[in-house]
Amino acid sequence: MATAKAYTNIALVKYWGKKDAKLIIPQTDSLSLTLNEFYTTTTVKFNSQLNHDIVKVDERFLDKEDAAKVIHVLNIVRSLSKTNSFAEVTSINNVPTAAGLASSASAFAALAGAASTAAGLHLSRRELSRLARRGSGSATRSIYGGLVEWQKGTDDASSFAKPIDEDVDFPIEMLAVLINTKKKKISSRSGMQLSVSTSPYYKAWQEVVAHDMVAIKRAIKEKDINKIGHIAEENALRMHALTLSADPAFTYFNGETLMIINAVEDLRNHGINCYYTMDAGPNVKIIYDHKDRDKIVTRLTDIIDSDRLVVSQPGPGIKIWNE
Ligand code: 2P0
Repeated sequence: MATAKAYTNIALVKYWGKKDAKLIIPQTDSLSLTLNEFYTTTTVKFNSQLNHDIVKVDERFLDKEDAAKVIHVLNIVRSLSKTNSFAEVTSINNVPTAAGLASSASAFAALAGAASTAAGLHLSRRELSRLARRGSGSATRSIYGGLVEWQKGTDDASSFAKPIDEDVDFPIEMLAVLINTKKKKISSRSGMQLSVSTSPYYKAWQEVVAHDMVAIKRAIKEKDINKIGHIAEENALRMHALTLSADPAFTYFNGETLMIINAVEDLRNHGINCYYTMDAGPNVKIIYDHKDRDKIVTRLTDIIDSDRLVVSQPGPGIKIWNE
């Protein structure tokens, strides 16, 4: 039996498309910031008395599709450790209710850490990152803290995350603006697949990412938050252009997303440097220097309730312990 705690991450250069759907090998590299406010704690207990896996998340049983992803990772762990026992998995997400931020990144990173340790495997962080990848692409990066690169690689052995700056010592912050949605969104898994197979801009996107990876690593070295923010914002818009240019076209934005984008641009026009990024949902994440936090929060509370704003700092890598 083992427990792991992993923090979610937000991509500054996005992963949006797979080369190999079975092994989750991405089309491009990506780079993210691990956050300290959103995390998952997962306990895995292998038990020879069980006749099937039991998976409970936030005190509820998962639906079939989500449970299958967890069991897929457990099967890989069983095969690596030559264990036959089924497991009991209990997972708690530390994410504000109805945030739409419940993240497969922290969830599958924590699962990889807890399941492999409970099965007696002693995986390196690189190996953990590869195992987390088998559950969900973005989880590859949540093994490490701070700024993290997922090198796309070409196969299972070469597709893993690497820390770029684990102990971020410059004042970058991220404000999550939680936007509620009633509409069931297109999963990132099918959204990215549709983008790869139908967007005429997909090839251009691969070139954009190759360029942005070089530029953002340089900006990180220079600790230049404005440059990092600008690259992240442009990259996010170009990722979302893949959804708008797919067939059928779709978008994760809603009216509130656009309202927050406008507010960020307005802040910038007033000399306050801040930048936005969005993922496979309507929430907006704002990147800025800590010193500007109060001004940004004050402006946003004119248009949105303060309980929908969550400030995060760079967060740590995975922690694993035997029970
Ligand atoms: C990212 N996202 O880089 C991108 C940007 C959302 C937008 O990774 O199919 O849940 O499990 O590998 O990791 C969300 O997709 O997809 C994601 P799978 P995942 O963070």
